[in-house]
Amino acid sequence: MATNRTFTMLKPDSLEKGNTGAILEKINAAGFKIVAMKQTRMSKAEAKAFYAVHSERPFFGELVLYMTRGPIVAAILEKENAVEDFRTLIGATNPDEAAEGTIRKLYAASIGENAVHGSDSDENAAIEGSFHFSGREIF
Ligand code: IDP
Ligand code: MG
Repeated sequence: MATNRTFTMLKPDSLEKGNTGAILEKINAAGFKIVAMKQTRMSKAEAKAFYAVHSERPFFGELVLYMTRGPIVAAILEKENAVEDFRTLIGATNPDEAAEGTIRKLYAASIGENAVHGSDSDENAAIEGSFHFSGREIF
Protein backbone atom coordinates (compact mmCIF):
# COMPACT_ATOMS: atom_id res chain seq x y z
CA MET A 1 0.00 0.00 0.00
CA ALA A 2 1.37 3.42 -0.93
CA THR A 3 1.98 5.41 2.25
CA ASN A 4 3.22 8.65 0.69
CA ARG A 5 6.09 8.71 3.17
CA THR A 6 9.78 8.32 2.62
CA PHE A 7 12.85 8.30 4.83
CA THR A 8 16.01 10.36 4.37
CA MET A 9 19.34 10.94 6.02
CA LEU A 10 21.56 13.95 5.44
CA LYS A 11 24.85 12.06 5.55
CA PRO A 12 27.94 13.10 7.57
CA ASP A 13 29.56 14.98 4.64
CA SER A 14 26.50 17.25 4.39
CA LEU A 15 26.79 18.23 8.06
CA GLU A 16 30.58 18.62 7.86
CA LYS A 17 30.24 21.02 4.91
CA GLY A 18 27.46 23.04 6.56
CA ASN A 19 24.92 22.04 3.90
CA THR A 20 22.11 21.02 6.25
CA GLY A 21 20.07 24.21 5.85
CA ALA A 22 20.46 24.37 2.06
CA ILE A 23 19.41 20.74 1.62
CA LEU A 24 16.41 21.09 3.95
CA GLU A 25 15.38 24.16 1.95
CA LYS A 26 15.42 22.11 -1.28
CA ILE A 27 13.32 19.42 0.41
CA ASN A 28 10.87 22.03 1.67
CA ALA A 29 10.67 23.79 -1.70
CA ALA A 30 9.89 20.46 -3.39
CA GLY A 31 6.76 20.16 -1.26
CA PHE A 32 7.78 17.56 1.32
CA LYS A 33 6.39 17.92 4.83
CA ILE A 34 8.77 16.90 7.62
CA VAL A 35 6.84 14.56 9.95
CA ALA A 36 9.89 13.48 11.99
CA MET A 37 13.45 14.84 12.20
CA LYS A 38 16.51 14.60 14.42
CA GLN A 39 20.27 14.92 14.47
CA THR A 40 21.85 11.66 15.60
CA ARG A 41 24.92 9.50 15.07
CA MET A 42 24.87 5.84 14.11
CA SER A 43 27.12 3.31 15.82
CA LYS A 44 29.02 0.89 13.60
CA ALA A 45 26.57 -1.87 14.55
CA GLU A 46 23.62 0.35 13.62
CA ALA A 47 25.12 1.32 10.26
CA LYS A 48 25.87 -2.33 9.47
CA ALA A 49 22.28 -3.22 10.29
CA PHE A 50 20.82 -0.29 8.34
CA TYR A 51 22.86 -1.18 5.23
CA ALA A 52 22.72 -4.99 5.72
CA VAL A 53 21.45 -5.43 2.15
CA HIS A 54 24.88 -4.19 0.96
CA SER A 55 26.97 -6.36 3.31
CA GLU A 56 28.50 -8.41 0.48
CA ARG A 57 29.40 -5.38 -1.65
CA PRO A 58 33.08 -4.36 -1.91
CA PHE A 59 32.32 -0.86 -0.61
CA PHE A 60 30.50 -2.02 2.55
CA GLY A 61 33.38 -1.31 4.98
CA GLU A 62 33.94 2.12 3.47
CA LEU A 63 30.19 2.84 3.65
CA VAL A 64 30.00 1.95 7.36
CA LEU A 65 33.04 4.12 8.17
CA TYR A 66 31.58 7.05 6.21
CA MET A 67 28.12 6.83 7.74
CA THR A 68 29.47 6.63 11.31
CA ARG A 69 32.21 9.25 11.17
CA GLY A 70 29.93 12.04 12.33
CA PRO A 71 26.34 12.99 12.97
CA ILE A 72 23.54 12.72 10.44
CA VAL A 73 20.12 14.34 10.18
CA ALA A 74 17.43 11.65 9.87
CA ALA A 75 13.91 12.55 8.76
CA ILE A 76 10.61 11.09 7.64
CA LEU A 77 9.03 13.06 4.81
CA GLU A 78 5.44 13.12 3.62
CA LYS A 79 4.17 14.00 0.16
CA GLU A 80 2.08 12.39 -2.53
CA ASN A 81 4.29 9.85 -4.36
CA ALA A 82 7.01 10.51 -1.75
CA VAL A 83 9.45 7.67 -2.45
CA GLU A 84 9.70 8.20 -6.20
CA ASP A 85 9.60 12.00 -6.08
CA PHE A 86 12.33 12.10 -3.43
CA ARG A 87 14.58 9.82 -5.49
CA THR A 88 14.06 12.26 -8.38
CA LEU A 89 14.91 15.22 -6.13
CA ILE A 90 18.17 13.65 -4.90
CA GLY A 91 19.37 12.32 -8.26
CA ALA A 92 21.50 9.33 -9.22
CA THR A 93 23.74 7.57 -6.67
CA ASN A 94 26.79 8.80 -8.57
CA PRO A 95 26.71 12.64 -8.66
CA ASP A 96 28.49 12.57 -12.03
CA GLU A 97 25.33 10.93 -13.40
CA ALA A 98 22.86 13.01 -11.38
CA ALA A 99 20.57 15.45 -13.20
CA GLU A 100 21.22 19.20 -12.97
CA GLY A 101 19.64 20.80 -9.92
CA THR A 102 19.37 17.58 -7.93
CA ILE A 103 20.65 17.48 -4.36
CA ARG A 104 23.43 15.04 -5.21
CA LYS A 105 24.48 17.05 -8.28
CA LEU A 106 24.71 20.15 -6.09
CA TYR A 107 26.14 18.74 -2.86
CA ALA A 108 27.65 15.23 -3.35
CA ALA A 109 31.39 14.73 -3.80
CA SER A 110 31.40 11.16 -5.18
CA ILE A 111 29.42 7.93 -5.49
CA GLY A 112 30.54 7.02 -1.96
CA GLU A 113 30.09 10.42 -0.28
CA ASN A 114 26.82 11.37 -1.86
CA ALA A 115 25.22 13.77 0.64
CA VAL A 116 21.81 12.15 1.17
CA HIS A 117 19.93 8.89 1.52
CA GLY A 118 16.49 8.24 0.07
CA SER A 119 14.40 5.09 0.51
CA ASP A 120 13.92 2.98 -2.62
CA SER A 121 10.41 1.60 -1.87
CA ASP A 122 7.40 2.18 0.37
CA GLU A 123 8.30 -0.99 2.27
CA ASN A 124 11.88 0.14 2.92
CA ALA A 125 10.71 3.66 3.80
CA ALA A 126 8.61 2.18 6.62
CA ILE A 127 11.42 -0.10 7.81
CA GLU A 128 14.02 2.68 7.72
CA GLY A 129 11.73 5.21 9.41
CA SER A 130 11.05 2.76 12.22
CA PHE A 131 14.79 2.09 12.53
CA HIS A 132 15.38 5.71 13.54
CA PHE A 133 12.11 6.92 15.07
CA SER A 134 9.60 5.74 17.63
CA GLY A 135 5.89 6.42 17.16
CA ARG A 136 5.98 9.36 19.58
CA GLU A 137 8.60 11.15 17.44
CA ILE A 138 6.44 11.15 14.30
CA PHE A 139 3.80 13.89 13.76
P1 IDP B 1 21.34 4.82 -3.19
O1 IDP B 1 21.81 5.52 -1.94
O2 IDP B 1 21.29 5.74 -4.37
O3 IDP B 1 20.04 4.05 -3.01
P2 IDP B 1 22.69 2.25 -3.09
O4 IDP B 1 23.08 1.45 -4.29
O5 IDP B 1 21.53 1.78 -2.28
O6 IDP B 1 22.47 3.75 -3.57
O7 IDP B 1 23.98 2.35 -2.17
C1 IDP B 1 23.87 2.79 -0.83
C2 IDP B 1 25.02 3.75 -0.56
O8 IDP B 1 26.26 3.03 -0.64
C3 IDP B 1 25.18 4.88 -1.58
O9 IDP B 1 24.30 5.96 -1.34
C4 IDP B 1 26.63 5.27 -1.38
O10 IDP B 1 26.82 6.05 -0.20
C5 IDP B 1 27.28 3.90 -1.17
N1 IDP B 1 27.75 3.34 -2.43
C6 IDP B 1 26.99 2.81 -3.43
N2 IDP B 1 27.77 2.39 -4.46
C7 IDP B 1 29.05 2.66 -4.10
C8 IDP B 1 30.33 2.45 -4.74
O11 IDP B 1 30.41 1.94 -5.86
N3 IDP B 1 31.42 2.87 -4.05
C9 IDP B 1 31.35 3.43 -2.80
N4 IDP B 1 30.18 3.64 -2.17
C10 IDP B 1 29.05 3.26 -2.81
MG1 MG C 1 19.63 2.44 -1.82
